[in-house]
Amino acid sequence: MSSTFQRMQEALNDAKRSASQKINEVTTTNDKILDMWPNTSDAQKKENRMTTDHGVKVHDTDHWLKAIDPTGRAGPSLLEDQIAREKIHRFDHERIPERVVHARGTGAHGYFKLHTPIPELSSAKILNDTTRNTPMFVRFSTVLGSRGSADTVRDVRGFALKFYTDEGNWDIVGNNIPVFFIQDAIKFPDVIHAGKPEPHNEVPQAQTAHNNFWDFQYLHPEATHMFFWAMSDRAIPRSYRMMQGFGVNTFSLINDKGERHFVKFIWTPELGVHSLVWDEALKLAGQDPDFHRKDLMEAIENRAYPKWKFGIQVISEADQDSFEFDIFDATKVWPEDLVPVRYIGEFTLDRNVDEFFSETEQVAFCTSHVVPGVGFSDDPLLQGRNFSYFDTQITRLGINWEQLPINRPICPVMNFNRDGALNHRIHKGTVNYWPNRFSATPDAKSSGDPAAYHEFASTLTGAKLRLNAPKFKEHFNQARLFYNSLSAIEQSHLQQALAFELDHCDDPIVYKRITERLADIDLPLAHTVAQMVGGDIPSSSTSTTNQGRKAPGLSQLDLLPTTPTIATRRIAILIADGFDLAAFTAIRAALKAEGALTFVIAPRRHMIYPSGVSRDPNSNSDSGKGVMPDHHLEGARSTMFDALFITPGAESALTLRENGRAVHWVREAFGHLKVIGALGEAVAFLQEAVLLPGVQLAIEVESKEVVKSYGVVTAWKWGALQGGEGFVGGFVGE
Ligand code: HDE
Repeated sequence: MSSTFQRMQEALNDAKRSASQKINEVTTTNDKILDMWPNTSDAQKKENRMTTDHGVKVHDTDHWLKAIDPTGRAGPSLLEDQIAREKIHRFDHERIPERVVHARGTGAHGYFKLHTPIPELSSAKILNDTTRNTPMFVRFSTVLGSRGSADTVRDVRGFALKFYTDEGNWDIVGNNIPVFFIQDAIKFPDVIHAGKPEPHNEVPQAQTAHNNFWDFQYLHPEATHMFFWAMSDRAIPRSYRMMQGFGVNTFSLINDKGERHFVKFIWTPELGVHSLVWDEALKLAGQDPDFHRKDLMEAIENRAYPKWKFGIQVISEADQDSFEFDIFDATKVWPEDLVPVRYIGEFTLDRNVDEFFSETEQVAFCTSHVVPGVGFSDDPLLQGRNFSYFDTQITRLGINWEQLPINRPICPVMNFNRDGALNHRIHKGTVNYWPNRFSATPDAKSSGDPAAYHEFASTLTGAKLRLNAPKFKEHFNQARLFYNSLSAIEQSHLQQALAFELDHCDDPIVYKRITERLADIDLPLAHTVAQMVGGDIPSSSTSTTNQGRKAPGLSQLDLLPTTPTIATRRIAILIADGFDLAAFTAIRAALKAEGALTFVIAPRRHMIYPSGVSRDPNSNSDSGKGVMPDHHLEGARSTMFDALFITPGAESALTLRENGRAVHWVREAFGHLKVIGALGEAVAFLQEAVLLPGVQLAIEVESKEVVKSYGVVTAWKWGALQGGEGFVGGFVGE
C-alpha cells in the first residue's frame, strides 16, 4: 500500500497539469463512466461560439435588447428579447427540491471487486464472479441539515452504495451507524420532523441539540440504542474515508436452490475508523463547512483512493428465532461475537465527479433496487423504505429519473413503461405492450428465465394487525452493550455530548426525562449527565443493573488499521523567517514518503527565508532561496490538520513565539490532543506555548505507542498519529 501512496504527490502534480486537457478524453475503463460519456461535454473547451438552447449562435450575451433613443440613452428592456428570456428562465428554474433527508452530501465513483464467492448463499453474479470490476457510485451525507449546511455537525452519516451490475442496479442505502431510531417505517416522518429545525422558527440548523429531538427520544424508548450511537464519536467522523458503513436493515440472500439466508451488509475502511473531537467539529463547521467534501476530493485527486472491505453477517432461516433480539428489528445489531462478519470483497473510490449537480445531486437510490440472488425481509423499516425511496425521487427528479445518466443501468433496459415528463428514450416499433405478436415467446406472460428476479416464495398466515413481533418490545439491552463496549475515553466523550445537547434544551421536562432514561442504561452515566444539565439525580433504585456485557467491533479502537499509516493525513509544518532549511526539507520528505499530505504554514503567504540566506522582501518571484507557504496562520487553522510540526531555527522560533496566532495554533492543536513535533529551538517555543499555568498536561493516553513523556520534545514519532483515534495524542518524545 505504501508504494501507492508514494506515487501520490507526483501523481497530484501530473494530474493538475493535465486536468484541463484530459477533461474530454476517455481515460477510464469504468463501464459506468463510458456509459455516461456521450452525455458529457467539455465546458472548458476554447469556444468562441455561444448559442441558445436551440442551437442558434448568439452575438452578444451581455446586453438585453433595449430601446435606445436617438441621444443614445437606453430605454426599457424589451420583453421581446427571446434570447435574454431564455437565459433568465433557465436560471429561474435551476433549483430542484433538495432531499427531504440527507440533503447535504457528496459523492464519488469507484468499483467493487469480490474475492470470496458465496454460491452457497446467493446466486447473485456480483457475489460470485471474482473477475468482475463492478462500477459503483457512492454518496455520503449528513441527515438533518439542508443542502448548504456544514459537514462536521453531530449527525448520522448516510453512506449509500450504487452497484452498476451486469444484471441491473443494486443499491445499498446505508449509514455509518448500524442501527436506527425507530422500528417501524410509519414513524419516519415523526422522527425526522422532531430532529429537523423546529417549525415555529426553523432553528436549529443541522443539530440534534434542541427540545423536539430529545422529547422524541424519551417518548420512544426504542430510540435509546441509536441515540447512544449518535452521541458517540461515530457521529463526528474525521473523514468520510474513515467511516464504517452498514446496510442497517436485514436483507436476504437466495441461492440457486432457492434457499434463503438473512444478511446484514457491513463495510469497514482500510484506514480505520476515526473521529474529530467535538471542539474541532464545532470550529470546522464555521472555518471550513466543506471539510469532509474537500477531504474526499483531495484524497482521490492525490490517488490515495479510499478503500473499504465489504462484508456480510449471515443468519440461516433455521436460526432466525435463536437470539434474544428480533433479527428484523433495525434498532438492534447482530453482535459480532454471535454473528461474525465475513469479508468477501472490497470497493475503492477512484474518481471524482465531473459535475456535482448532474451526478451527486441527481443520483437517486432505492432500497428496493436489488438484483437476482438478493432479497428483502420482513424488517418493518425496510418494507417502508422500499416504498418511500422510489416515491421521493418522483418529487425530486420526475418520473423518468431512472433515465438520467447517473442513474441508468449499464445493462439493457427492456420494458413497456412509457412516456411521462422528460422521457429520453425513443422506442421503435408498433407495439407498446407485452406479450405481443413480435415477441420471441408470444404465448408466455414471462420468459421463465431462471436468471430473472424471482421473489422468495414465503408463506403468509395470520391476522392483519398494527403490531410488531413480541421481541421488538425490549429496548435497552443493546444500548447498554454499546456503552459498555466503548473505551473509557469514548464513554467520556459520549457523556460530554449528552451534556452539550441537553444544555441546549430549555424545557426542563425534556432534559429531566432524558437523564431518567439514562439511568435505565447506566447509573453513573445518568449521575454525571444529571449534574451537568440540571436533571434530577437518579437513585440507584431507578436503574436496571448494568451487567457489563460487551461485544467486539463496537468501539472504534477495535477498528484501527492493521498496518498503521499516516497516509493521507494532513500535516502542517510551521515556519517563519530564519527557519532551518535542512531540517524542514528532511521532515517534509519523510512525511511525504509515508504518504502524508504536508502543508507549509507561516505568518505570511509570501516567500519565507531560511537562516543564512539574504532576503528580498519585495520580491514576488520564487527565487529558489526560500519556501512559499501554502497558507498563512490566519487563513488556515490548526483544526484543519491532523498533526503539527514546528521547524527549528532560532529566529524562526522567536518570531513564532511572539506571534499570538502561532501560539494559539499550537495551544489549540494541543487542546485537540494532536500530535505535535518540534526540533531544536522550536522545542522551547512549544513548551512555552502550552505550559500555561493551570493547564493540566497529564493527558491520559491510550495508544501504546504514544510516549508518555511531556517534557522535552526532541523527535518525531508516528505512534499517536498512526493510531489516529482523534481523541488521543499529545506530545511525542524520545
Ligand atoms: Fe432513508 N430516506 N429512510 N434511511 N436514507 C432517504 O430518499 C426513509 C433510513 C438513507 O445519498 C430519502 O432519495 C424512510 C435508514 C440514506 O441520496 C427518503 C426510512 C437508513 C439516504 C428516505 C428511512 C437510511 C436516505 C430522502 C424509515 C440507513 C440518502 C431522499 C423507514 C440504512 C441517499 C431520498 C442519497 C434518503 C426514506 C430510514 C439511509 C425520503 C421512510 C434506516 C443514506 O426516501
